[in-house]
Amino acid sequence: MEKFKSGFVSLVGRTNVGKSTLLNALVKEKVAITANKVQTTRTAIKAILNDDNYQIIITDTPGIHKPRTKLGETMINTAFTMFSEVDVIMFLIEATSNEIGRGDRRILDKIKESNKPCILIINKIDLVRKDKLLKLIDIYKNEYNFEAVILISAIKEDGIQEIIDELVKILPEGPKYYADDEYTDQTVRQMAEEIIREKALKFLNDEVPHGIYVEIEKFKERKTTKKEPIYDIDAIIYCLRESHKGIIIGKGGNLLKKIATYSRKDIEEMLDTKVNLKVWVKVKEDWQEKENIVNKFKLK
Ligand SMILES: Nc1nc2c(ncn2[C@@H]2O[C@H](COP(=O)(O)OP(=O)(O)OP(=O)(O)O)[C@@H](O)[C@H]2O)c(=O)[nH]1
Ligand SMILES: [Mg+2]
Repeated sequence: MEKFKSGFVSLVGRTNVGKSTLLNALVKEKVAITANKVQTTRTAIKAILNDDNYQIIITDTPGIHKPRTKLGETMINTAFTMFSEVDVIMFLIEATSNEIGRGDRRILDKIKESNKPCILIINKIDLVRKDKLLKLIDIYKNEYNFEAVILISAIKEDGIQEIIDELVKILPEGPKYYADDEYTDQTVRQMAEEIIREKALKFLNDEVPHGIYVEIEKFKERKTTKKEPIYDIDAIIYCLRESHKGIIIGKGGNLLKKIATYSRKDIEEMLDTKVNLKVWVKVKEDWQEKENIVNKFKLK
C-alpha cells in the first residue's frame, strides 16, 4: 500500500507574481482573492489539498515588496515567519523577469538561510517564449539547490499537477491534520470580507485600493416569508480620506452599487444561499499605522 504523505508548504514570491491565483488553481476552490494590483494578499491564507494518499497544507503569503507602513511590515514578516514552520517552500517568480531583482534576491537570501527543500516555480509562461526561459532557469539554479524547477501558467491552470506530484514526492509520511472536507482555515465571514475587498480592488484605480479594509458588522441567517434561508450581511469599507470615500461611492452611488452587486453574487455562490448585502463606506485615517487594526493581519 502507498504511504500517506502530509505536511506544510509555504508559497512565497514578490507581490503580483500570481501566488493567490496558483493557490486557487491547486485547491480548485476560490480561497484567496486575486487582483491586477500589488499587495493584494494581506495575511497568511491556508488551502488544504486532500486526496487518498496525501494531505498538503499550503499557505499563501503576502507578496514581498518595500514596506511603507506598519501594515506593509506586518505583511512581510508574515511571509518570512512561515519559513520556519514548513516542510517545503514554493518560490514563485515571473517568466518575464530576465534577472534576479531586489525583491527576489531578498527572498532567495531567506530561502538560503532556512535551508529548506524548495521548488522554484516560474509563472506566467503564457506571456513569453519558452526558449527565453533557459537563461532565467540557469541564473536561479546557480543560486540554490532547488528540488525542481516547474514552468506554469496559473491562470491557464497549466503545470498544476506537476507541482502536486513534486510536493507529494518531497513531503514526509504523516497524519491527516484537517478533516477531508476542509479546504481553508478562513471563516466564511473572513472570506466575505475578502470578496468585497476584491471587488473594490477590481473597480478602483490609483492609490485608493491599498488604503481600504473591509469589516463585516452583521452576518446572520434567517428565513424569508417563503421559509427560504437568506443571509443578512452588513459590511463597511474603511478608507483613508474623505476624497477616497467619494471615489468609492461614485456618482449617484454607482460604483458602490457595482461593488456590492458583484460581491453579493460571489458570496451567494460561496454560501449557496440568497444574500441581502448592505455596504457602507467610512473614513479611518492612518489605520495602516494603527497597531490594533494591523494586528488583524498578524499571524495567529
Ligand atoms: N498572464 C498571466 N497572468 C497571471 C497568471 N497568474 C496570475 N496572473 C495575474 O497576475 C495578477 C496577480 O495575481 P495574484 O494571484 O493576485 O498575485 P499575488 O502574487 O497573489 O499578489 P499579492 O497578493 O499582491 O502578493 C492577476 O491579475 C492575475 O490574473 C498567469 O499564469 N498568466
Ligand atoms: Mg496574493
